[in-house]
Amino acid sequence: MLIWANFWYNAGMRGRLISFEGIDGAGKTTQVQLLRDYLQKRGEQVLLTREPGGTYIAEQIRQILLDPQNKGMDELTQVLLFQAARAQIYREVVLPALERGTSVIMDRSRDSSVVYQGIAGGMGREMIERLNDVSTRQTIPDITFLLDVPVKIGKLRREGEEPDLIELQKNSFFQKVRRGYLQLYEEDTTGRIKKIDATKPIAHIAAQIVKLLEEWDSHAAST
Ligand code: Z5A
Repeated sequence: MLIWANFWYNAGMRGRLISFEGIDGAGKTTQVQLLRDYLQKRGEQVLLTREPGGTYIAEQIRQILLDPQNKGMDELTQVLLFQAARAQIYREVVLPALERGTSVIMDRSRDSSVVYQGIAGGMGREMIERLNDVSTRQTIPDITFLLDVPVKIGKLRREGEEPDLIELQKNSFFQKVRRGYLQLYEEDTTGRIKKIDATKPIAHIAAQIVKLLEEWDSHAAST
């Protein structure tokens, strides 16, 4: 099946869009890099990127969004800036890469806006999803790995780092974020979101992700 999956993704088919989600310190950046290395070793064309950011313009928007000096940022401004960064990376990088058969691994994507701004921030899921659809040209990841850890563990892992604007939020906000992600997982009827216990060791999580992706590949190849 592995060989077939390799053939599938290198034979001019659309690349797969893989996203990683979770609270800060869940281990997303660690795992996206491990998965990229694994897929590249298999000979696949893979692109790794992040939100907000990933292009010259979107990285500048990221700086505005995360600058702790910008405490006065209106909630709607925040929503629209995340979407502006998303529109830029999808149109400039993600969609063209998928078209040419390259798989894209994203460190956060549209679910982050649904959870951080829509659910925890109280801006409403419906509006965020509508904006997500516009920014991404209605693109939804093929598979999403939700790395789930208690807020306390995520915080411990990031100890010593300077907090950015979002990280200045109260603990209760991050509890809502975690619950928001679990809600998305429970409501997902498509099987897109794979919940992973991210309190486990790094190598254990990486192996689980590879297994789940191979299962997805086999399924995609047979349909
Ligand atoms: N945001 C938003 O509000 N709306 C949106 O639409 C989008 C984003 C797209 C972006 O921050 C912020 O923007 C984010 C959400 C918001 N804010 N918050 N809060 P970011 O991209 O700079 O940071 P982050 O996404 O929150 O990630 P992070 O803090 O860098 O954490 P991480 O990537 O999940 O974890 P890590 O860097 O891989 O690991 C952290 C440490 O833990 C590191 O020392 C690792 O070696 C260690 N680690 C990792 N895995 C393990 C395991 N399994 N065991 C033990 N230790 C581990």
